[in-house]
Amino acid sequence: HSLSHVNLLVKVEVILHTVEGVWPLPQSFTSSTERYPLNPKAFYFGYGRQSAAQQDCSVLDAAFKRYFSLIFPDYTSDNLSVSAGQASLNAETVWGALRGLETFSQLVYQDDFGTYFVNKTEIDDFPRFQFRGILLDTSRHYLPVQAILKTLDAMAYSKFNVFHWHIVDDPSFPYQSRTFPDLSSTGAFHPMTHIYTQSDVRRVISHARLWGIRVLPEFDSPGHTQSWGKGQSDLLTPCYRGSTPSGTFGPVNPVLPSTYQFMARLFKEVSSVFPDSYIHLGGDEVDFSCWKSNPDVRAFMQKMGFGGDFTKLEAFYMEKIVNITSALKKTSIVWQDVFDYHERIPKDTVLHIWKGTPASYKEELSRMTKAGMRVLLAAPWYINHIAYGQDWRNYYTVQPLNFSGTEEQKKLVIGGEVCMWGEYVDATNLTPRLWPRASAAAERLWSDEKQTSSVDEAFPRLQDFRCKLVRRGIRAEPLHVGHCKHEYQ
Ligand code: CP6
Repeated sequence: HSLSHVNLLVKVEVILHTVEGVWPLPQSFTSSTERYPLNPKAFYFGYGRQSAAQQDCSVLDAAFKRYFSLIFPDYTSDNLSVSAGQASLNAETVWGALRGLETFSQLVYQDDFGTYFVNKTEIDDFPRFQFRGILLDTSRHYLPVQAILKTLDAMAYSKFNVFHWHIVDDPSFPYQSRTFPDLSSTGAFHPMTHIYTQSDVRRVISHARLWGIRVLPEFDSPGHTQSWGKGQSDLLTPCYRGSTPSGTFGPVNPVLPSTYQFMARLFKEVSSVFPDSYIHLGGDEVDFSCWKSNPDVRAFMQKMGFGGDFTKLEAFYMEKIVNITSALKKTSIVWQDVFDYHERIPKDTVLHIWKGTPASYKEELSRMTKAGMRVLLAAPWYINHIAYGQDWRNYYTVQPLNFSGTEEQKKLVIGGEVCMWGEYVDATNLTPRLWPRASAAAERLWSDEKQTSSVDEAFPRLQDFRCKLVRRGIRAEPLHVGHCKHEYQ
């Protein structure tokens, strides 16, 4: 009995020292138990002679430094092994090379004497989806810049490539705008300590870039804008009780020309601060009751011939905002509500699916791609929701392309996103709530679906990957009973 137990342990270890120990699983590979020792003293990363990228490619030079420490975590002095030979990594882009370095770093392991090894391996890899995102919400709770930077590191370990920064919302406006500084000085939780200055934002963007991660800013409107109203008068709609203003405010006021002048200036700034070609405009969960109560809004509805249909008013507003950002040469992403209400948005707009049960979001995927729109799937990956047990299994078994539609329709699914809404999350619990559960979605977005169809086969691999995260200083929570060779310090 005990002998078979030992065998089992040895077998598991051997598997995880091959490509099976890489998370997310590469697309195609051959591996062997033949292993080579690595000597940190003699180990170096270099550029191939044929490589277009050469020394002074800042992204790769920085990556070589980071991955050296990640590969040899406790390298101090002497190591007895002697090694020769080399491994080669070919990529079409610098960003692809970064992913390859991550893969290589996960292949290196130590034996019980501390010697580093890598097994003989050949890998051909590429992502299944081009958009693999994580949403962080810095309005419900402020996240210190350090917490964001640390999350970006961990994102790269799972090969995520988009940081969707839901930077402002009802509770607070932490973005310090150059053009409208009052937005954060009155709308942030604290005007000095709970804001993101221009230099904070630049740090986040440049750190993300070094890890091959794009930063997608979201300035959600016309709903979810209570905090904007504090620093910008006449922006929000005054709500009425009967014929008098009640003193409360609703969504952005869509009837005033000053609203669009403000938005044009704000988005002009945002497009220059955030270099990504995409911008997220929100457009979700607009509460019509305040608009309905306001006599000016009702008069405008009359004039425009919208009747009593307030979705037409939202459509009118969103169309204007999308046109502002199109003129700034940005592609818009909007929450699915915008499609639910109308079809007057440019064909290149991406729809972000956040609502529904597994049955209903498949229907949405079908309906929206049928209309020729590109879509991004978030609904099944609300990672802020927690439950007792192994809920990562639900994130793992999502089948983003299992909806009724043609091959052309399936190509319109550009990827998916893990959402960490911030009502109950700040820097104290962000990391263990994200990892390794987000990594389950990461494998769904990167790897081949057939090769990763078994959750039970994924389990020991994800446990092993979680230990790798812990070894790298990420407080990733355990999946179930077990231990890591190197526990969190
Ligand atoms: N904030 C914003 C939120 C949510 C959305 N937008 C949200 C709503 C319902 C659930 C989770 C998140 N907190 N701005 C919807 C996209 Cl279940």
